[in-house]
Amino acid sequence: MLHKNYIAGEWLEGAGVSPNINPSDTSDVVGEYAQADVVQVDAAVDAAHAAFAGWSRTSPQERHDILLRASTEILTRREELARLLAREEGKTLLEATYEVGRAGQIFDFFAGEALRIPGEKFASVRPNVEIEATREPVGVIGVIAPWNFPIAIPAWKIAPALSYGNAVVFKPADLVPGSAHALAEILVRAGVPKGVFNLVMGRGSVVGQAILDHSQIDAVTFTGSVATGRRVAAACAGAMRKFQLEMGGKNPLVVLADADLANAVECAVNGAYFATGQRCTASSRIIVEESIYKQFADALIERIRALVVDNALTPGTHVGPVVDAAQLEQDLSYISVGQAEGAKLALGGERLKRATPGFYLAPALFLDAENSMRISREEIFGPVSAMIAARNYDHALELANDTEFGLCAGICTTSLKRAAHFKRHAEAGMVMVNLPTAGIDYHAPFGGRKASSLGPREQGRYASEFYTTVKTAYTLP
Ligand code: UN1
Repeated sequence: MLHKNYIAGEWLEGAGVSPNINPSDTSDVVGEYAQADVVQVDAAVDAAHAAFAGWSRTSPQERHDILLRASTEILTRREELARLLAREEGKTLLEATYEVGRAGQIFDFFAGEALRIPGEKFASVRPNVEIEATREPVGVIGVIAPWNFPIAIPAWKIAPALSYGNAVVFKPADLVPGSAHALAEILVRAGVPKGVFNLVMGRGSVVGQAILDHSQIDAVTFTGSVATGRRVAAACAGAMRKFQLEMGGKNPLVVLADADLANAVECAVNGAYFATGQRCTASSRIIVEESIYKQFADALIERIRALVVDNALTPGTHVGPVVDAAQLEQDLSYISVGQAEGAKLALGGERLKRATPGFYLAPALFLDAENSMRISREEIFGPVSAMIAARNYDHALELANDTEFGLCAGICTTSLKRAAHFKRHAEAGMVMVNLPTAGIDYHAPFGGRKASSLGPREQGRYASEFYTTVKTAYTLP
């Protein structure tokens, strides 16, 4: 069966068709998915633009009810949607189940936010004048999502967009159209009116570009690579439209000598290797105080050896395959780069064979890495991490901040003083103390600094900054 685009309230075939391949088993085709062309994207944006006026004036109760229905269906079908997600993306069934749950919770949260759109009243400096600041929807939001969270990231972009009264043109990542298509069906069943939500599947170079080129897109929310983010920013600046970018990371996890070592090992393993290391919040630099470097490395290596790398759908798998051949190529090339740079590959980094043909990579750990090496500076986006030695806390902090990125920074320590200092001085949008750098709550602000993020925060109440525009009204009654 062909999975179609959803444009102006109709399910439509595209200009082409693309197979959705299971990275755990490349002989398994998840489905055939329509590919939109420029004409279809234009039609979707036009439909969203036309539908916006009516939708922006709906009662918050109506938007609340639609989003709540979507949440309920996502949560009710959690197991089935998790299977689809794990099958198309390759994260384990358990990880996929958490992700689908998170998407359901996000829709629930933003159902409520429709009823809590904030406003403020000011006393004027002029007699009798009243001033109020209110928030209005922005218009048509272009949603460009990455492949590593096939349902949660679309959810945390689409739910606030709709909650605050915007119309949406959604382009999922080409590699994972299945979860996106299922989400579109859920939104249609939940009662989103024609034109308010549109799904256009296909390649970034065609569909993403057509979204950027359309004059009636009012704002773009993007998660993906720095290189593409730069193009999105340039296009949006030229068109004088709002944008929000979430890009790469090279997140440090600092482990101090006073840390609870068992917990620190769990933080490192979770942050570096769960979800196959394919998270912008992954811990790709593990910065360890010299005095415990060897002890920590030994414990970490032992823990990594116990990780089961296998088919995402097989019970007991801890680490699924890499998402596709191109990503695997990139990961392998960084293994060679690290070795050539003089870091010591302690384990992993080789392709693995399993019962089903897939892109399996043994989780890799480099020891004796320098922060100046490419493996410590460039985002690899795979199950590859590098351990760097620090002389002391101050040196660890300096290394942690010496990066072009600034998404998340973690520290494992039992010192309240150092934890507090790190929270204040880490140059990152998010700081984790005794927790993995990856894995975030759905109702708190999410985002980074430097090359990791640009524009307002995502998620929670902070999402209103991007998905609404402020109006200041002055009245002399
Ligand atoms: C998480 O760590 O739970 O693309 C979320 C990413 C991020 C989301 C990370 N935007 O990996």
